[in-house]
Amino acid sequence: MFADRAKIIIKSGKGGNGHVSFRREKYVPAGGPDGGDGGKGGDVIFQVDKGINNLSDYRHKHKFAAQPGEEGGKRNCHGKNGADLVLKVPEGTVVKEAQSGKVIADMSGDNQRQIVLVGGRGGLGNQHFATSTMQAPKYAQPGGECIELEVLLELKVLADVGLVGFPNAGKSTLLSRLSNAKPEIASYPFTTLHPILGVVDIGEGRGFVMADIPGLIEGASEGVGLGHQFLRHIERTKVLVHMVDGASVDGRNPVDDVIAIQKELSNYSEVLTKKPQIIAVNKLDAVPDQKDEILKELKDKFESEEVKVMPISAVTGEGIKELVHEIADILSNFDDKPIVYEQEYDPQEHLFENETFTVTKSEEEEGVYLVEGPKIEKMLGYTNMESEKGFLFFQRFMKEQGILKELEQLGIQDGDTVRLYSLEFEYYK
Ligand SMILES: Nc1nc2c(ncn2[C@@H]2O[C@H](COP(=O)(O)OP(=O)(O)OP(=O)(O)O)[C@@H](O)[C@H]2O)c(=O)[nH]1
Ligand SMILES: [Mg+2]
Repeated sequence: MFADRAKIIIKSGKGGNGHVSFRREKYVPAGGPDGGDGGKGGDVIFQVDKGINNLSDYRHKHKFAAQPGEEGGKRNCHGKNGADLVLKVPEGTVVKEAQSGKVIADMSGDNQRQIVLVGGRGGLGNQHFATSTMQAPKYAQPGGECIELEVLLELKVLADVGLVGFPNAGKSTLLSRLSNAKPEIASYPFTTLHPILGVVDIGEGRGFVMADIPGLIEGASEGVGLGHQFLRHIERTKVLVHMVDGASVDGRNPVDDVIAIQKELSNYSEVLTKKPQIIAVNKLDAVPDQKDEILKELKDKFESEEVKVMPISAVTGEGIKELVHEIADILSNFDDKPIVYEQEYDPQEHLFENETFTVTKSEEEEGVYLVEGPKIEKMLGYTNMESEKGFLFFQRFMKEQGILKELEQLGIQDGDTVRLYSLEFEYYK
């Protein structure tokens, strides 16, 4: 079954706890602490797999979890890291937070692999907490939290050109003529049941991708027929070829058809109406005598700077060359990059949404400021300061959470120390 939507729950691995233990050696009555660190929890990673073209893998199973890290052991034994979970998706899959619909990841273009949920960091074993005054610490750090999130996967295929129109207009016939795609073609409506992509070769090593989607009918944008869910697939296209049956084989009127489909496009999204459009008047081979009249009527009514009306016959091939030429012409105004969606939601940032923190000036040490609380612990639990991305996130976190502002209000000066548990840095404005 072809599936282009799925709702699943994903969960990263919790970090393994740090361990509390003490060395035991012969003739040494009380050895030092030797509790090892916990392992890091596994990440949930989305990865494009060019070998799959839909989301059916996610229709039957709904929960996907990376492995937790193992607890540290005695004798400084490091707990094993939890295995990452790699979820393979077709190119063009958009991962959204299920409640808000905000984009977390767009698996297309340069973004072929993205860590969506970071596993918790491993907790430090008690050996890290020995100090001159506390030589036998009974404390070890707990592992970092895992994150569980419901996400919506939506496939929005990557095509340059979208083919739209009523069922039976001849969309698939055109695609099969122009590309190596082999869509089913038949003289009844709703022959095509899911989007089909074809590469159209325009010579000199150039080409474009055309998407044939199931036919639209009135009410498609409200979910009637198959239309609505498939309009999603043309959101990324740069040009729309709006195909209309010029011969009225199904007894409808071409002018009314064009109006009806344009209404559906604009009801679905303004984005679609802003795309350049070509109205391809098909099946004109079937009405040789009325051809000119039909074409003139459509041109008078719909042709404008943005919309061109072109006669074709997907069966005889008449007008096809001109159509492809026109498409290529419009596409040459765009760069080759696919339209991608920006990230609007970072699951990591929401992990500590309802948690609190405090900012205080140390009473014992001069020029030291303490930032503490569950929010900070959680943030540190998954942020990898050694990676550039983690460090940038940390900087943004300090600003967005108002921590920097609070430090300033407490009178922090350049060169003072900011301490977040085991992490310390010098403050410079
Ligand atoms: N005479 C004539 N018939 C055509 C032409 N193009 C397509 N047809 C016929 O129209 C019928 C429908 O063609 P399809 O390509 O399956 O139409 P479609 O728009 O993909 O239809 P759906 O997938 O149902 O939306 C078939 O019987 C085709 O042979 C044409 O240029 N001239
Ligand atoms: Mg079709």
